[in-house]
Amino acid sequence: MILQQFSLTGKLAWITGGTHGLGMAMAKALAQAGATIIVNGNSSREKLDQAIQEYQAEGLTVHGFMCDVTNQQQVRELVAHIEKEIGFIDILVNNAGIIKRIPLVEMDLIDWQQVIDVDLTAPFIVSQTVVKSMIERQQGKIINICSMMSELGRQNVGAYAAAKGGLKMLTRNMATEWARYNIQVNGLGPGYFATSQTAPLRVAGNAFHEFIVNRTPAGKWGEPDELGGAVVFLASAASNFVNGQILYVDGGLLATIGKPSGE
Ligand code: GCO
Ligand code: CA
Repeated sequence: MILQQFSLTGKLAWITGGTHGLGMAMAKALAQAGATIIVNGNSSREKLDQAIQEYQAEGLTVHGFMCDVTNQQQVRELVAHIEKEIGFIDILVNNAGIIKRIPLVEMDLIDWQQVIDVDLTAPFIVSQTVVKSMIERQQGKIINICSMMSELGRQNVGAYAAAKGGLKMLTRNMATEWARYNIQVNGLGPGYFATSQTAPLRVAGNAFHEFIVNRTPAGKWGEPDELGGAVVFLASAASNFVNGQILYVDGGLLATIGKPSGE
């Protein structure tokens, strides 16, 4: 029964961040497929508690922890706690990410380093910590949340593009080193989705909003629940021979050079 391959019953999934936006949408999809969910807050306990309430309002039970995923000591302590109190992590989604829209020539080093830290180094730290038990258990799924900026530049998001481009190659190297242990490591690259992170870009009448609608063959911004199927696929047995791939869910954006507006 092919659909059984997509079941996540009995699986434990940590979606880093996961308190809003695409991370929450992906966590809900994984939960609906049967997984037990872990999410983590970083700066605000209040935001974490609000997220847990939102999940519970949909009948989904999630475990929420405070953890700065750029802090190796905190990550190691949290993973040890999870493995002792809840279980081994079967599915890791490296979703937590930030973006700073600043022209490179103006960008302070501290801002550059913070973007690289969260968007590229944290996936290394968390994956290296979690993969140890995956190797011992000879099974695991790691999904790195990439971006259109894993493939394309865009003005003013240079640090983010460098991090997301690096995350694409880190995904391939993780697959290279860990596929032999029956661990599948892949990337998931959302196109332009309607979230709080892109809200500044979606102001009605805003040139960028019209640009994206025209640049995307599907002619629209993605909706968060349109990412669920792809993340369940990459988290499930249905993708057991898929490794080192970046699955782009972008309405066709990367497939085309675009077209003159109005055509
Ligand atoms: C931007 C957007 C993008 C999207 C996403 C595209 O400023 O261009 O925020 O970065 O969020 O990463 O895949
Ligand atoms: Ca289990």
